[in-house]
Amino acid sequence: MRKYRNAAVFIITVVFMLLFMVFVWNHHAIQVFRKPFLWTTEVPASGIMKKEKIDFQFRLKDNRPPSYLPRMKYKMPSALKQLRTDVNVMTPWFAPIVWDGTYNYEILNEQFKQGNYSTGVIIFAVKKYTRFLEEFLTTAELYFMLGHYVHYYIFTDRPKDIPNINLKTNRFLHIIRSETYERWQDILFNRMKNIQILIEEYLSKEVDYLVSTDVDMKFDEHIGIEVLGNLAATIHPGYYSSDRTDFPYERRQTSEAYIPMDEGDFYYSAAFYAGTVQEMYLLAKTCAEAIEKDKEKGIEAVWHEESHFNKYLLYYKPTKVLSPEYTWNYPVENLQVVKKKRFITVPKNNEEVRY
Ligand code: UD2
Repeated sequence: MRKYRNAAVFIITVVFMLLFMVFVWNHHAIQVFRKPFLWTTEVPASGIMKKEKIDFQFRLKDNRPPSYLPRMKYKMPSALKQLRTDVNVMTPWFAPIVWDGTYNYEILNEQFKQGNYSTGVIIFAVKKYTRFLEEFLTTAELYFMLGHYVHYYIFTDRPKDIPNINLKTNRFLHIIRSETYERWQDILFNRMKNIQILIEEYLSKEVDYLVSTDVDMKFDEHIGIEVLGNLAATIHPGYYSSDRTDFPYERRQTSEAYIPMDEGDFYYSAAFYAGTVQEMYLLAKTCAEAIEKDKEKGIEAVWHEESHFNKYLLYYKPTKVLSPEYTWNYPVENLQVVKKKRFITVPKNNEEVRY
């Protein structure tokens, strides 16, 4: 009799523990599977948008001291001559515009290495878009942030489709469960909310910088720490010579993404942007809230989250602007000024891949 009672107590305890574990597990809005727990074990004026105060700490603090550099030999910069004269290298709010030939990679690398900083890359590969991962990751391992700490965070609903890529030293891959959104537009509209939650729950202390990218892309030239800064956004390859009235901003006043015809600096692409975790958090949260407000009003911005992203950057100006080298699209006329196409869209059949 006593034996049965002990067995019953044991079974009840185990059931309670399991229920408790399920409760804790589900408590997180999103689930990150780190290396040992990977699903696939083989894989190593419009009205101003208000940023809200945040109440948790980030790894990278503002006002960090400048790096002390070792003795280095390099070509002296000139106070009179620009490194590039064929393009604009500075915005009117003193953010550099990053073009090939405008920076010294060795100096930047030395500064960055001293801080031992790490960079997270956020990628969405939902539904059929997992097919783009192999080329994306293989080329990233050849060209992206070489020699630095890199964490890939891949949102997917198809973990079994994550390719088995050999990552270099100090580079890690994390798989994050994504909803299988019914409409492809909802994948885009929810990117900001998902980035916000990922930072809140996991990333505030894990990495210093974050880069958000499209997945239907490949790296074709080096991309390094020249893209990092408080907030860096890329000029869309289709609009770098357009007038602001021709930018495809959201023009309906009812949307939170509305930008009037007489405003606008650049049309930025949401396919590649970067910043400190803190700035990326503020951007994602602000855009996610604007998207939610639009949803309540029953309106969807013309270019999905990219419209809200452009609205945000108009009022919270990026501290670095990346030239279209950082998002190139081959049908675009091949102008001389874009000397290196570093990050390129991979051709796709939208009708087939989005459904
Ligand atoms: C443009 C922008 C993109 C976004 C979008 C908004 C460029 C190069 N890209 O891309 O950043 O602002 O317009 O309309 O200008 N995705 C999935 N599964 C899907 C659909 C999308 O994972 O079924 C993810 C994936 O990471 C993809 C990204 O969303 O790269 C953007 O979707 P897209 O490439 O289909 O959108 P596109 O080409 O219109």
